[in-house]
Amino acid sequence: MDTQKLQDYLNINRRNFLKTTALTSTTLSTGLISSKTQAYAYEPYPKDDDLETVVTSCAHNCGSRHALIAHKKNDVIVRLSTDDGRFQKDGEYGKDTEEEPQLRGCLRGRSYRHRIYSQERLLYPMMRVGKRGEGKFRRASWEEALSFVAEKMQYIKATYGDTALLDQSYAGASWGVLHKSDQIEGLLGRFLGMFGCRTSSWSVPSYQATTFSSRMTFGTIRDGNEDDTFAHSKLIIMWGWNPAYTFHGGNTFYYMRLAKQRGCKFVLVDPQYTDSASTYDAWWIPIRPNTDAAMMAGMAHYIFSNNLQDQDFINKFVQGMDAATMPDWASDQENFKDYILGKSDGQPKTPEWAAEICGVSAKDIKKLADMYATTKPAALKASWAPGRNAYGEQYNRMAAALQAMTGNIGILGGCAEGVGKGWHAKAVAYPYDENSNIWYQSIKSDRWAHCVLNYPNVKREDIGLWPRSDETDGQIPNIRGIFWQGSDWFNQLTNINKEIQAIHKLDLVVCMDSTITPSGLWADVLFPVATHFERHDVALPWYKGHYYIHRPKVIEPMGESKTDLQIFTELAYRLGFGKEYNPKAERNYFFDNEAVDEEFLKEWWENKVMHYQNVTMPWDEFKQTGIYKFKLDRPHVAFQDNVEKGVPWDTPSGKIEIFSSKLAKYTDWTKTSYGHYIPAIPKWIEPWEYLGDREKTKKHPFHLISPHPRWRTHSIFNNISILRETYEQEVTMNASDAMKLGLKTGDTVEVYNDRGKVVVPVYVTQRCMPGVAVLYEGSWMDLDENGVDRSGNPDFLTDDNPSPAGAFAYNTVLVNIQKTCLEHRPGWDRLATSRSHVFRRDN
Ligand SMILES: Nc1nc2c(c(=O)[nH]1)N[C@H]1C(S)=C(S)[C@@H](COP(=O)(O)OP(=O)(O)OC[C@H]3O[C@@H](n4cnc5c(=O)[nH]c(N)nc54)[C@H](O)[C@@H]3O)O[C@H]1N2
Ligand SMILES: Nc1nc2c(c(=O)[nH]1)N[C@H]1C(S)=C(S)[C@@H](COP(=O)(O)OP(=O)(O)OC[C@H]3O[C@@H](n4cnc5c(=O)[nH]c(N)nc54)[C@H](O)[C@@H]3O)O[C@H]1N2
Ligand code: SF4
Ligand SMILES: [Mo]
Repeated sequence: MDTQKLQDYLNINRRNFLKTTALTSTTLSTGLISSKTQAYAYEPYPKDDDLETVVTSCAHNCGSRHALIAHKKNDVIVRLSTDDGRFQKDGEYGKDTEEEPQLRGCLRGRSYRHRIYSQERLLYPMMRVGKRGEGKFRRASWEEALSFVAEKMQYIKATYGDTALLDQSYAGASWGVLHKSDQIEGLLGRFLGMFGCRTSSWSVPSYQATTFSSRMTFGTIRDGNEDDTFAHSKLIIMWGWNPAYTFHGGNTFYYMRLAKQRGCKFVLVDPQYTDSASTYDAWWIPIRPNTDAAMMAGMAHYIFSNNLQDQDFINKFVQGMDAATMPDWASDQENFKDYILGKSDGQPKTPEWAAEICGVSAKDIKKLADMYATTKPAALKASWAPGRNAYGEQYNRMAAALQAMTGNIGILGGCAEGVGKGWHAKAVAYPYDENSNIWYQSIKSDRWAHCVLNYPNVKREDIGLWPRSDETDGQIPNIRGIFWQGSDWFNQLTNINKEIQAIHKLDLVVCMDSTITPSGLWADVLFPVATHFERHDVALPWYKGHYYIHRPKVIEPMGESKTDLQIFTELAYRLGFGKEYNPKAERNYFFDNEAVDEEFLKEWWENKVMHYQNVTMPWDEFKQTGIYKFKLDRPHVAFQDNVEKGVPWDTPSGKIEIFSSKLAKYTDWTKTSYGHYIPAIPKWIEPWEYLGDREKTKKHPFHLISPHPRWRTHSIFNNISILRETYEQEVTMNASDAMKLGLKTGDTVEVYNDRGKVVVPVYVTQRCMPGVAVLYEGSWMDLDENGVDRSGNPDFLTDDNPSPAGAFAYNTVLVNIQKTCLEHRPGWDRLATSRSHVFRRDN
């Protein structure tokens, strides 16, 4: 189609569009469509019999994947409900069994209708008119916005080369098989890769320490059991794990309840006493943040000294736990037991030694070590948050050492989890192939601002350079543009003030989202993206669960929004590789995507699911059923075959590597993508900021941790009024600390360090240990004229220095706190008139 035709098409399409949206968007009461708007009949409220019921799923990177049932009238979702048993194959109403539990949504999912129809919904392409970050935009046509981006991309590539565009796609949309966003298999990676200009971001905010540890130790990140196995544990240690808030699977809590009913004991090792602990009456062991590896070393010392280790398991399956299990080629190197007993460095890692560091008494360390070593089976679930730390990988590898020395790996009710990926879903329905999703350089995600600000005077180890090939090794990417797709990374990565400095140096910032996000306010162009209610897809479970949920298009895309695949396909056409990018589509895919999407999904179902996963249900039947659940013949336990059938682990030695062959063989660390030395066995290494640092705590006496909120999925849902009625963004601290500072619950405080300052109300409690402050991640940044964030986003305080393995050190932060007369703002308008009115001006 030539450009003129396309423009005509766009204009016609837009006129149709306004006609239909006049009906569909009336719940929005925005000024824009008011003259054509007829109020949708809200009264009398339609009865369920008058509504059409559509089974679909919830979305996003929230730790789970549940069913949502849309009840709609015409093109408006009137109500959302969730699984009540009716949608299970062969299910009677209400069915909820250990084998087939319901996929019941949480409070966020059930409020999703408010997100679809929110004031902050991005409905039209927008282009910046003010200074970058000022938040002033005008509405643009698709034609103008797409041409602008395509032309800029060509200019940037021609002028600055093949590393000039930074891929900051992330997991916002990664849980659909067709509309994917992430660094590895995502749609943006394919788009920029095929365009021939892409710097990728290789470290993952969630758990880079953990994936590193699992890869080194087990040779895979598929170290997870399915959640039903928890029901068989006799002891569950929740180490930095709060599944009541931070979901890690769909039915975790249900299985933990079954375990409790069967007599399982619960322990929590965490600086705060969580709702998970109170639900299961857990023994709370408050620990100083980031000192977990030391406490675990103390436990290992107790276990070795009392000969409580499972020596048979060690001898059969483990490398480097002790002298006898070291490989011949490294028999002169340090093994784990010698390190723990102090033979190699003269410092036995006794419980008393550990107690000094982590603030847990030696008595409690011994008691827990004894419980763990003598209760079988026991699940030490070492979650990811303690690994989001300066040397996070040491914590994860130390946890794996404890799991291995007690023989709790590969058995039902035990747990080898670091990453925790369980059953494996078949992920990609679009034409993914590794040769297209290429990158020319890749850097540690956290370091993009550092790279931009210091270019070209950057050492490869400062940014964790991971070159595409030996020929380009050492070449520092010259980043001039950023794409955000399925990510709100400007709001979510570390050290936002440094990001703010860096973003002013760029030539192009593009944000693709369904919402006007805090990141979007820093972009030059906003592309409106259809939500998963407005496009066809299939949902995957998160890391746990063995099912697929069909996602039909429930309503028409709102405003002028398009799917990510439509936008990339159209851009690719403009850049000359449209057909290669989306081989099934013609140019009119931008307007009519249904047949192509259906074909992709059907092929995926037939070729991947039916063929590889022994599914006999045809695609059309799946579409009618809505949810397909796999029945596993036994609960899925990671490494069961390794232990029962002698299958070797996927490591160089075929064993569980507590002494890592790979790490032991590196000689020049500056030539690796890690950049810095990492010991071959797990060790306690002091973080660069923590309560044990006498000097730094003089100025900044509190250790700030920033866990994931129950009321949000990161930044998503921050603006949902009915959720906001249930919580405040607030900093939690211990009553004794509050007393010293003269603070009571509800006072407004400044939380600050040398990197930034935020303003929030304080919540005073005994449930948080002294010296620690808790501030949940994901609030929408809201800067005042002095650069102070009034919303309380902890990423103004976090450091962009990653751990050697690339872990984001989100939880390695010292701060000070003081009362303030500055006003806290929720990053969103309480009266729901919304800052987005700025965007709602027509051209
Ligand atoms: N201080 C601190 N900060 C943290 C963390 C922490 O522990 N402490 N945790 C970190 C972790 S683990 C993570 S994973 C990150 C999360 O960081 P992000 O991934 O940036 O967080 P989200 O808020 O989930 O943003 C996802 C965005 O994708 C958009 N989106 C959803 N679906 C689609 C779609 O189909 N297409 C497009 N184009 N967009 C879509 C959503 O509207 C949303 O704006 O935050 C990190 N930040
Ligand atoms: N509701 C909800 N669920 C989510 C998400 C969400 O945004 N909202 N995000 C999902 C994503 S992308 C991810 S990555 C996961 C994250 O999952 P996790 O990493 O498990 O979750 P967090 O909430 O960051 O932290 C869990 C607990 O660790 C504790 N903790 C923090 N620092 C330390 C420490 O140094 N030592 C110890 N022992 N404990 C510590 C916190 O107090 C908290 O209770 O959650 C997923 N689930
Ligand atoms: S846990 Fe996640 S998938 Fe489930 S309803 Fe809540 S937000 Fe949606
Ligand atoms: Mo994450």
